[in-house]
Amino acid sequence: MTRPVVGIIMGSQSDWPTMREAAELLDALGVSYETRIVSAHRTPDRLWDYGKTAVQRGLQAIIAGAGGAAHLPGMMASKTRVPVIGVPVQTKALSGVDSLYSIVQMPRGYPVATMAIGAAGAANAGLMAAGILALQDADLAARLDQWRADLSASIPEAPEND
Ligand code: RP5
Repeated sequence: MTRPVVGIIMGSQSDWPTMREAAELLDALGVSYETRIVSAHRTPDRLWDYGKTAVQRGLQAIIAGAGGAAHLPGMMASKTRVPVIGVPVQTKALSGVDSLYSIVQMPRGYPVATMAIGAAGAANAGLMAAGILALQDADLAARLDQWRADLSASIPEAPEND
């Protein structure tokens, strides 16, 4: 089995329908990844272990999604220098603005690359991780360029009449 180079982590099983968008992008681009439930509040020891071992396990990017008081991405960024890409999961109570604000306003020194709220953010997190890896991987860079060209080509020049 190929060693995962991207970690997709999320605070809860309920985040998976959102975070699978990141996984699907990485599948499409041929990037190896692992998926884990790691909660800042419910499994803090798991979070600590994951962050502590991320470099030695060869992870090159961590995509972290959480909703509400979404401390997972920021806490992970405090524990590892592996780049953390944060995905604010949409919530029922506050539509994900709570998640966004919890993730984006990191103190100087511990950055989280924060994506848009919800599914688009998760998909973009996959693309962002692939873009980071593509800097050192020419084959992946070619696949990412092709993916972007295909998306561009799929956009019609004018709207269809209904
Ligand atoms: C957060 O609380 C998770 O990231 C999730 O988005 C939210 C709700 O979790 P569940 O109550 O659905 O498990 O920690």
